[in-house]
Amino acid sequence: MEKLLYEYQSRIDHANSETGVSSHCCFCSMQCAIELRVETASSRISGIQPIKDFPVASGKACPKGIVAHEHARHRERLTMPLLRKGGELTMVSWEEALSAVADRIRTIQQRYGSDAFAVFGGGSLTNEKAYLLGKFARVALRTKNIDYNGRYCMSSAATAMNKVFGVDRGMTVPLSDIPLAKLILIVGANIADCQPTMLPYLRQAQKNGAKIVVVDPRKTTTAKMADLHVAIKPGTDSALMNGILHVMVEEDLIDSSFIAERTVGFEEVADAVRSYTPAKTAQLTDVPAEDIVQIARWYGTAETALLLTARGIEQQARGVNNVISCLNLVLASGKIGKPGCGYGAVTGQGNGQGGREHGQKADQLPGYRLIENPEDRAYIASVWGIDECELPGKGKSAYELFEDMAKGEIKGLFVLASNPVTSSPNSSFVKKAVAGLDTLVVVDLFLTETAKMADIVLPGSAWTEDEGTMTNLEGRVIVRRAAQKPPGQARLDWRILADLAKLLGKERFFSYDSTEDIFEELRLASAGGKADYSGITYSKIEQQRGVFWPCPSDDHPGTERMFTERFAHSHGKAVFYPVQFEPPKEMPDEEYPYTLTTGRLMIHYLTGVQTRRTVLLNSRQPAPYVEMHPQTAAASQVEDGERVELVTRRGSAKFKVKVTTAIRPDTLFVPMHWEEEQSVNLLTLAELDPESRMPEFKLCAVSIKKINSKAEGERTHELEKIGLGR
Ligand SMILES: Nc1nc2c(c(=O)[nH]1)N[C@H]1C(S)=C(S)[C@@H](COP(=O)(O)OP(=O)(O)OC[C@H]3O[C@@H](n4cnc5c(=O)[nH]c(N)nc54)[C@H](O)[C@@H]3O)O[C@H]1N2
Ligand SMILES: Nc1nc2c(c(=O)[nH]1)N[C@H]1C(S)=C(S)[C@@H](COP(=O)(O)OP(=O)(O)OC[C@H]3O[C@@H](n4cnc5c(=O)[nH]c(N)nc54)[C@H](O)[C@@H]3O)O[C@H]1N2
Ligand code: SF4
Ligand SMILES: [Mo]
Repeated sequence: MEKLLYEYQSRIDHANSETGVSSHCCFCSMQCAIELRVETASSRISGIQPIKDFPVASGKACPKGIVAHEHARHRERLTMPLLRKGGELTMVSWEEALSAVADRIRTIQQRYGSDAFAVFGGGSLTNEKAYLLGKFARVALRTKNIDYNGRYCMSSAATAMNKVFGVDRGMTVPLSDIPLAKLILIVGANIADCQPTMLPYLRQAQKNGAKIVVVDPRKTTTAKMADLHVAIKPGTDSALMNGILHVMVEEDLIDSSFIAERTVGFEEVADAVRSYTPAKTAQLTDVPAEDIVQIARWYGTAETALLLTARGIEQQARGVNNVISCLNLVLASGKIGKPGCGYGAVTGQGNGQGGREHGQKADQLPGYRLIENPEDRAYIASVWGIDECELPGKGKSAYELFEDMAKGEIKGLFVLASNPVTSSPNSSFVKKAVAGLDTLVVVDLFLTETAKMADIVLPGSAWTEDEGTMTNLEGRVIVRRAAQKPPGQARLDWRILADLAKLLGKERFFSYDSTEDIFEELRLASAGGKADYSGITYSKIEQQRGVFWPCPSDDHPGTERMFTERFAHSHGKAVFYPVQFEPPKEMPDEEYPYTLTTGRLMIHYLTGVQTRRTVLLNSRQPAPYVEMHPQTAAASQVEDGERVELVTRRGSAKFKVKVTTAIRPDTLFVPMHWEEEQSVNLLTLAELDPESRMPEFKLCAVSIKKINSKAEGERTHELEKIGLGR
């Protein structure tokens, strides 16, 4: 796997007037430092090279990062605003497009109230843009209804960490702590494919004597490198964690002084896990009892340990409880707040961390302030120069916004940097809800499945064009510099927001000269909040190679390791919460006998809008497939390479079969990187977690239908050969 990582090589050809612009890859949360090689005369980007002396990936990039500039100049890039006229999206001037947007916002809000116009953002936006989008919704539109794709991503971990630790920073330690850990427990995370440049850290830990345990229903690339992989029954992780803690309590492998001094609520948790004997836990989870005992002993006795989770356990209707059951282990073992010890909810998107801190979430204001807290409201109102009573309240979460559209309560939607018609669960419902809107406005680089439905499409800016800060999975704030101008008439996203605000009569709240200007305001808005950026500046970031938040003053170096002395609750202690295992919402039955889970491939990114347009990547994986165990294939009488129809209570979709022993016989896996009829979200379940409102992307009941029509099989085969799939 490491062979796939690209090493630093200096290739800048200064003689031929090339310059290097330092930036960070647009894709995952590692935010590997890279240099864009720019031809000075044309400002064409001729290539990307990893930057050697930046700490995160130490001169490495994965196969996506090394070609991440390609989609930015793809021939399908949107370069003109589009307005639907006579049913067709038609090129128009910015003036016409923006005044159409402003008119429609006004009409809808006058008729149905401010909240009838909603906003949907994304975790790939820089901190400046995420901050500005939140302000745009609250100040320019005065709508309470703003949420973003991170609801589908980090929300369960965020809720759990807020409850337990009092603050949500994905990793409580820097990456450099990984090699210090003697035991690394990875639960529902496929790091090798999703954060490939983190792999060398795990390898280094192994070289230093660490054991790695992976809990995943599939034998992923990450699981293959583990000392122990347990192929858990999907949806049963909280039972497993309770079972492990049961053994730790029984065998006195807990840290009683840490529990007494730094936590509250342990007794209830100890009571709750009492019944989770290894035998009972094995029955619930399908993890052998001896493995449960082994993990407990390894974790309990290791000198240092890290516990990492990702969407495998978080994207469930009990995602918050799943994470809390992990955090109970961390707290009971006392393995947090010291070198080589801690927890990490491995963040997903490039700015999945910063994107969740500065106000594009329904209940939130910048700096992790809360929109329902009177002091927080008053402070942000003062920064924004408005009256507190003008600030809207808490709005609906991502999927619930679509429910309100279906009910007719929301009539207009503004989407910036997300493709929710494809990435939302039960997507045919979402598509119908969006189709019923009076007005849909999409700002994107491409005509995505969502943008195709829009009334107005605005051509925004790609990562190579917009400078700004991002916060990586460690909580390290970094800065990207712009290397080129947007193509054609495409515009910087933040300028689009400012231009629109002006047409809505709010110009004075959105008059910035640069992204750094916006960052200066963000610093002030976050000051005193939990995610305090007030001591961070662009130049400090460049000097220190990133600054970890919280960083509350100019002379503060930033906080690499969290919770060394106290947790973020006002009493300073961490809080245990008892968790009882609850089975998944949709259990396999006679009609739908398997569990469908969904996730990622190394070569593609999210709904694939960018990576499917990158030849080198797409040629390696041009179409989706369903992973199926040989026993399951035999029982359904299908063979490797054959197409099958997967059917759930929401719908059906056809995929090529990939027979593999790397998956449990009761489970199927389909990657999420394709749109329209190739999207697995036609099948997924929109059951939401009661607290985080995270959908159950990782679990639903499914049946396999053999496709008997030869003609259909052949047609799809032909299309696949030319890379269109079906
Ligand atoms: N190449 C690539 N990298 C990416 C992305 C991408 O699209 N492509 N996306 C980025 C984003 S936004 C995110 S959020 C992250 C996601 O990163 P991950 O969460 O690591 O990736 P997933 O593939 O969604 O899910 C991880 C694993 O969860 C397992 N799983 C499913 N159900 C269960 C269960 O019940 N229990 C357990 N223990 N495991 C289960 C799946 O088999 C899968 O291997 O990746 C980021 N990095
Ligand atoms: N079945 C299933 N569904 C899932 C998941 C899963 O595991 N399984 N995972 C969920 C998760 S974790 C996530 S994060 C979501 C992500 O789902 P989406 O939000 O749909 O993510 P993307 O496909 O990255 O869409 C981002 C869009 O923004 C555009 N874009 C990127 N950068 C910029 C920019 O700077 N400016 C502008 N204007 N546009 C930009 C891209 O062209 C792309 O069209 O999907 C969720 N959906
Ligand atoms: S996709 Fe992630 S690991 Fe790969 S180069 Fe980009 S930031 Fe680094
Ligand atoms: Mo994500």
